[in-house]
Amino acid sequence: MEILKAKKIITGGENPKILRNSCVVIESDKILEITSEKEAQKEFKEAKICDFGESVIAPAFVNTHVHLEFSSNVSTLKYGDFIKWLGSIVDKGGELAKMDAKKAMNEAINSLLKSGVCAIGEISSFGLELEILAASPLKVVLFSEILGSNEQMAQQNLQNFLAKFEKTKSYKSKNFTPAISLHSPYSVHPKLAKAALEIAKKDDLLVSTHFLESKAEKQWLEDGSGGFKKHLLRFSQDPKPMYDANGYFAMFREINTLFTHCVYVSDFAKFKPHHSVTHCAVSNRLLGKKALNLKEIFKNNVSLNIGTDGLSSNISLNFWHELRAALFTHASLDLNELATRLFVAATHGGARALRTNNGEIKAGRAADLAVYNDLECDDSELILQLILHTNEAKKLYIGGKICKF
Ligand code: MCF
Ligand code: FE
Repeated sequence: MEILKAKKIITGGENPKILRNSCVVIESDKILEITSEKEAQKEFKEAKICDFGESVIAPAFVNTHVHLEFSSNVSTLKYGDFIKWLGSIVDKGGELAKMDAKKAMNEAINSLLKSGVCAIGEISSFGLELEILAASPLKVVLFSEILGSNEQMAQQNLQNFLAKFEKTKSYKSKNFTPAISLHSPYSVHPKLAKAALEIAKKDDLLVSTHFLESKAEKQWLEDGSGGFKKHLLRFSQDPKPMYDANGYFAMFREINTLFTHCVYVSDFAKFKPHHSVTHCAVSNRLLGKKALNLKEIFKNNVSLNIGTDGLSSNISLNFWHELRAALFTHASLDLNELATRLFVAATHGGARALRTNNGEIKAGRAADLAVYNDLECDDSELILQLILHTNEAKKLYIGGKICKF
């Protein structure tokens, strides 16, 4: 049992509060209580006291969407236009995933931990990261990716997916949860989608999908025109859209789904409480020209979470960098309010989407906590100032244990 003490505690949850003169009592992997130091010492006489002094204790981050297999990318992939980027990852993705991938993945995991991330949603294209992730202190939801638009190849692609997915299941543990990713509406044949979603439904698995990320994708789904036609000719002789946007979305009606990007979604009213939107601000800037409509997301009470995406479409996996980028992206929103909403999405929102019992400092939640340097400011601005000035955690607890990074 430990009593963690710091000048300030950000409780997290849906409406984060700043507590002073308080302690977090943790026992094994859970938060036992939040109370005053005096009370804590009286009640838990045998507990070890860790006094972090001029620090802030906050719930650790949940990064709901990352592609660690592409961590060796620095400047290989083409940015600025989605179709060009997609062409470049089809050409170079396999190479990037093999080229020094282990070293790059370990460095990427380290930069996640260093910035205060305790849990990730990993989108797995090849299954090359399973071992490294299972050995890491991170809590992992591993989304095995299914993909393939060619009808003739559907059976083969399904077999490939099933083989990958079975392997993933053998890693299942308290901190490693298998799940399924349908890559996107332009790349997953309806036969594959149906098979994958049946498994998800039967086993109550989480599903993630890239959805309406680019203008080209919207245009393709609307009338089969634009840049996707030429791109998809690489895979089928006479490519045609396999769904319209509503038809694709409707397949996930009863499934716990994270919809990633959603930059070209026009109606957020159709999202259900078991759906969420994953925001990847840097990735959206590098691969396109439009930002997610956060105003509409908030207006419709859609559950929001934050992902860095991979180094295949980002320059850093540091979660504070991602939050800072998101803060600067949505310049028309009130600065302080946006900072708090992003922090909520980065903690509570991510935990809700990935069904991890964290993202909040509350009795009964997992002891997944980060400790940061305090900043001198009004409490009403603390989250904003942390997003502006923080790069690293001083300490990170995952499941009540201190992580080395
Ligand atoms: O989220 C970004 C952009 N949208 C789509 N896919 C990916 C992203 N980052 C990596 N990817 C992967 C995807 O999982 O790139 C491949 C897939 O395996 C592209 S399709 C061959
Ligand atoms: Fe992605």
